[in-house]
Amino acid sequence: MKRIDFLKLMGAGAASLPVLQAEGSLLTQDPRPVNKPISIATWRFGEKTTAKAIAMMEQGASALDATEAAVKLCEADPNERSVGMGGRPDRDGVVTLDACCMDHMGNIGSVAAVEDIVHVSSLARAVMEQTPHVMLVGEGARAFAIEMGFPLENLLVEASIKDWESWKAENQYQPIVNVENHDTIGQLSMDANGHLAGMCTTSGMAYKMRGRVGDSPIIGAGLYVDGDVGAATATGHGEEVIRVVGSYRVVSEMERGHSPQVACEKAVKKIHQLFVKRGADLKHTQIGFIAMDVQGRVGGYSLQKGFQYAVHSSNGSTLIDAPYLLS
Ligand code: SD4
Repeated sequence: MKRIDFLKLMGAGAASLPVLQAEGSLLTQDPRPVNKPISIATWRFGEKTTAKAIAMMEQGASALDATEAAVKLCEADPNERSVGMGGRPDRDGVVTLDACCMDHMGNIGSVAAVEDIVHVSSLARAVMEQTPHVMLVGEGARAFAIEMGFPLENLLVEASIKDWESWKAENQYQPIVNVENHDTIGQLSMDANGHLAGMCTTSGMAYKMRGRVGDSPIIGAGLYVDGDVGAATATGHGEEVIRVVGSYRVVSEMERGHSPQVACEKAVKKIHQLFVKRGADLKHTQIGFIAMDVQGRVGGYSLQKGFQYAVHSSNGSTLIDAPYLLS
């Protein structure tokens, strides 16, 4: 795998540039060339999904089309146990999926707690494009999917049944937060026209309470895109991300002039501050943000060690071990 020029990508040297102002006007005055097309995504499966997005965008696809096709690879893979087909179930043994999408124009769509539908990213897009609403949940989202011709499928694979049985034996029906039982895909892309789009899709926290919804389908929490500033998406313990409106926070830090890297750090630090204030135990919590600005600079940061994200542009690709707050 070819290494890309990371100092450029991460916006190194940004500290010596004039601080961009809240009005945002200086963002477009930065003389550095825009790095596009580019796509970034959470976790190791992002290597394959960002490759797909770049291949499509190099052929002229829009950021939204490319990102959707990309995350669908992950949703369709039964071996990815935290997204789509094969996602881990809730504590009642039911797989429920959450997803959302947003483009550079501020178009948004979202679905939550959806059963029997694999491609919830496409369903979120259908909510965005085919309804006067922005969010459908549960039974209504499933009915809309049927109306739109999405096939009904059993999302619970054998391996999940086995894991769920042993979870039930050990945990006595108590939902738990565990740094290892969730891995959402959040993906952000900028196409050749410089348009941004993002999608986020997940089965959420494994063995969650029935009806629990995390950050991933909540616009502003799990994903946010501002076509004039940048985009961000989150993974990890959704309750904590919702608490600080995480992805919107990252984008608004970029709007205030911070690089994507610094913006992600600020959001994680805010979550940490609130943990400390509440005297809450963060041992089992992981949070990760990734972000991209309109110049194609990227960043990522997490609370704990172990978060990775993939970056792919025409210059090559890499998987980055995100820097983290707690040692
Ligand atoms: C959730 N944020 O449902 C998702 C889970 C996740 O990495 O991202 N895991 O809370």
